[in-house]
Amino acid sequence: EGTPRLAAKTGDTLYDLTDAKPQLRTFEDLLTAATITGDSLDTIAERLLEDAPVLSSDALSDDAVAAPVSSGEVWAAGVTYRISEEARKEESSMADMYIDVYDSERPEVFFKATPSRTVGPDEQVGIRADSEWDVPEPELGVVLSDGEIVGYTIGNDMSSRSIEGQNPLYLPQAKVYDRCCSLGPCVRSAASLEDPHDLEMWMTISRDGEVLYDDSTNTGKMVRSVEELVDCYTSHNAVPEVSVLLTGTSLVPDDDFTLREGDLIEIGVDDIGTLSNTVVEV
Ligand code: DO4
Ligand code: MG
Repeated sequence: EGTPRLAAKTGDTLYDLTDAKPQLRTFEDLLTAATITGDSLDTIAERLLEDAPVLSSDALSDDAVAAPVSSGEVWAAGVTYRISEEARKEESSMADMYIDVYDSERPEVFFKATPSRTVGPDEQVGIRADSEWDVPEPELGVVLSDGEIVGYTIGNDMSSRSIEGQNPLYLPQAKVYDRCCSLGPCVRSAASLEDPHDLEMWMTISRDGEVLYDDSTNTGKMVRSVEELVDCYTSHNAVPEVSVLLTGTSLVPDDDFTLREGDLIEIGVDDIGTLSNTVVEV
């Protein structure tokens, strides 16, 4: 209804932090509270839960959940899984450009989205009307507060393979456009996630109720560590107070597949949740 509320889940119980003291309406409010008290995210959340009302588990109906991070910038790493390197070589008219990136000391890290270009769960992600070949890229997202890792979310790095494939210099146009990024459904605190390098991840793409793509992977296949990617992103780069770094895709539909308006994309990551979006042409 236009007024954001902040919910926290621990175990199976959902709490309304909007009615805690102090009132918190966004994830960014929670980070600010933690900074003021000098507490970790989990410690401040636990303290606030003591007098926060419990919400019924259906309080988060499908259309009620917004992107959990609504400020700052989204950046993304690329070619961090072998399958992504192969896909780039396949699509590109200049395949040699990608050869060293997978193995090089310096990873590919690029600007991905502003809040204005980012959507939340159950909102529409975009495919460009001037692109012929479009895919979702399901990725583990690292949530940073002042450059420090505080949590994890799921991201969809929507991409035009035809535009990037035409010329790597077109990468910003293939990656950054209206509704090019989706985040959600929540932020899992870093302290509560056992190992970001061992998470099962899956994606399905459905059209008119028929599943056209269904595959899974594990973040353990990533050639880089999350810390290495964050170091590279934050080096010589004063990052915003809050930002998200996507860590690259490991699920690539066959080359004859392209997204169409109305397609449903569902991305799941163990211990985080499921992010669902439908597709619209922009
Ligand atoms: O250079 C292309 C970007 C690659 C990417 O986004 C990924 O591997 O996820
Ligand atoms: Mg990507």
